[in-house]
Amino acid sequence: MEIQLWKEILTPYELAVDELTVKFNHIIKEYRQMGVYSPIEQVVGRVKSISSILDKAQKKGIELDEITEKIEDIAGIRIICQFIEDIYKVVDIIKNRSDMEVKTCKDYISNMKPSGYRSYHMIVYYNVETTKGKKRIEVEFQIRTLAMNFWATIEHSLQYKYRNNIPEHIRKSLSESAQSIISLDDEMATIHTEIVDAQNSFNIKANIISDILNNIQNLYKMASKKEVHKIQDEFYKIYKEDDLLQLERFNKQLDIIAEGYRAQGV
Ligand code: 0O2
Repeated sequence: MEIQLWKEILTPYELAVDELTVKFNHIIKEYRQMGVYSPIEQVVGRVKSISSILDKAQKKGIELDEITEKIEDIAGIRIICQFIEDIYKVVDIIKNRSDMEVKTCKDYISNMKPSGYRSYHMIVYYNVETTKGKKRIEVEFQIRTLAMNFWATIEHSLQYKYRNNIPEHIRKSLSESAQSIISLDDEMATIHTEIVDAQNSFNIKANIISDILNNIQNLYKMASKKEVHKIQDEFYKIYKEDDLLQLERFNKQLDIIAEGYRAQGV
């Protein structure tokens, strides 16, 4: 197949990966802006390379003109979560979206692969608008924890190195480490609430501080320099005390001061 034709085939997949990466990163941003724990930790996307597409087609006996119809993971999005329960929240987020339609789901977490591989896979239909019109393509989502991703990444490179004939002693070690990953994820699940609480207060504090700094910046336009410097000093003093309630109170006071200036029409 001519290179130009490959480019034409892959363009909608590139667009889908770009759009979906932005959309899922925005979900993380929305959660964090609300000061709430995000079930999504990280999002990465890729379009399968031409050589990997050819390898897969050859392995599965797929003709070149059947590639887009029969290879479901030309566009791939990987969503990394902190905890196993987050994975199922992400699955629900995807199922409830109006811009995607789920074709199939494979739960390799409840049904671990013999290799030790664990991840949740979804094939989803997604529409993109190209210069040639609307195109409905398939996208593969792999949703897994940080720990599962660590294992899969290492195992994948070993598969590549040994061309799927991983020596027995390495296979054994991978299988044992897969068990350790299960224990690690289970252990983390037991302190889930504590970790989430800590991350939530971190986000809440970051949001309040950002609000305070915005308020101080706005006061520069309305109040005297002397007054703003006094407010700034007060802020640094409260900041050092690391007390969320005091920061919240201080922020409310700033709101009232700003409101006062606005009412005076300054
Ligand atoms: P690559 O190089 O990552 O793109 P099947 O026909 O069911 O055996 P299928 O249809 O590809 O295989 O679906 P499956 O099993 O859900 O696998 C899809 C992708 O999941 C794979 O794509 C891998 O990325 C990943 N995966 C599946 N099994 C394993 C595993 O044992 N170890 C690791 N590290 N990853 C796995 P590709 O195209 O095979 O590979």
